Amino acid sequence: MTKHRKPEWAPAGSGKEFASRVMEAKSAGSNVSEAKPKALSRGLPSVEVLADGVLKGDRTLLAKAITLIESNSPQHFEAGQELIRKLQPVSGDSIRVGVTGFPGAGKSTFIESFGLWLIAKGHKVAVLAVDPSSSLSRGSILGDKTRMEELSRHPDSFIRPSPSGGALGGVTRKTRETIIACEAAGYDIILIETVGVGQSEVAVRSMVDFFLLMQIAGAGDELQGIKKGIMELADLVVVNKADGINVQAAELACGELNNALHYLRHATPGWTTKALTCSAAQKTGLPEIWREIERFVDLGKTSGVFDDRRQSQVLEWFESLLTEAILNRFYSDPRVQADLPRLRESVQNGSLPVLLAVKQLLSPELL
Ligand SMILES: Nc1nc2c(ncn2[C@@H]2O[C@H](COP(=O)(O)OP(=O)(O)O)[C@@H](O)[C@H]2O)c(=O)[nH]1
Ligand SMILES: [Mg+2]
Repeated sequence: MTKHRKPEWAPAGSGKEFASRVMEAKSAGSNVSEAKPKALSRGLPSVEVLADGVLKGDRTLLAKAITLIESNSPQHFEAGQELIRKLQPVSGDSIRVGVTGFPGAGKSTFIESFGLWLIAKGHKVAVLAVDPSSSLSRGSILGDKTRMEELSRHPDSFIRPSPSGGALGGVTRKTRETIIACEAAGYDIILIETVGVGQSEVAVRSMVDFFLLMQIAGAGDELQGIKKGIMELADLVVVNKADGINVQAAELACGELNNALHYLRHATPGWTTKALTCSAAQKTGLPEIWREIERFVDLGKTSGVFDDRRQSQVLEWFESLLTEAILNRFYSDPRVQADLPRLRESVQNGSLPVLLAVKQLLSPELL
């Protein structure tokens, strides 16, 4: 069916590369066979099937898509990145909220109450966790699932424990990509629980729009991160457990926090961080918290701060992936692996100046 009009000067025996007009027929019977999407190992379907399922909001396929994203196997990496490429254009339309606070402050209980409250208002809620220590404890949010029992059973929610995978950097990358998958699946509120241990707060701050710090009355400043500068990352401080005999103490703590917040640098330009009380157990104070978040988003979208932050977060993501990739390439280089122990020893026993040792390792092809 292909029409060739071969010029006279074409060499004898040449093919259609010399034809002046080539029309490939695409009709039935052509020998062009469609490549069948390949299923992946470990019971994962193909990237096409996963992407389709996520876009349709299928929770089982969303969970499998995240399993692919979280996989540490090198053969899954390419497929995972291809999946992200497919999902990214339909992601982003959500409010990303980080919830931090020391263990026991009531974050999981709050997420259960707040999540259900948001769902009742018509939202779809995804809950993720960032806990670099969870690879030791096999995912603390799994234990928390008992606190999120009703939420985890609700068809409009999706709960995912912290990815195992050791270093915070790995956990952060996977969580960012998981956010994209959840958004592509139609979740418009993403709640990310993080434990109150230093670095993970900074990491979560760099991937959310709004950062909520949960506290309780009378637990001491040291424990609650007030002295660690975590307050300066927060867009809202919530004093939880304002119920029963605790109400007064919670109100008092809230007042003191509002005073203290006057003197601190605020996390978001043009936004004054406040303190509020709530009871995650009694489900009180939730509408007030949501009103703050909505006001924050409205203000930020009007002023441009919201989109600016998202843009700089993408840039940060790029930079951190780049750093990770460079370090991986460097340390997996056979020459580095061979030389490093010797150079470490020489530096340690003083026989080689530090700068010289660094220079010896950094050969031009590694830079
Ligand atoms: N009285 C009261 N207890 C609460 C409240 N929220 C959480 N708790 C309790 O505090 C403990 C820790 O809660 P959890 O949600 O696991 O805290 P997380 O470690 O911050 O996630 C649990 O025993 C909860 O039942 C609340 O609003 N009021
Ligand atoms: Mg918890």
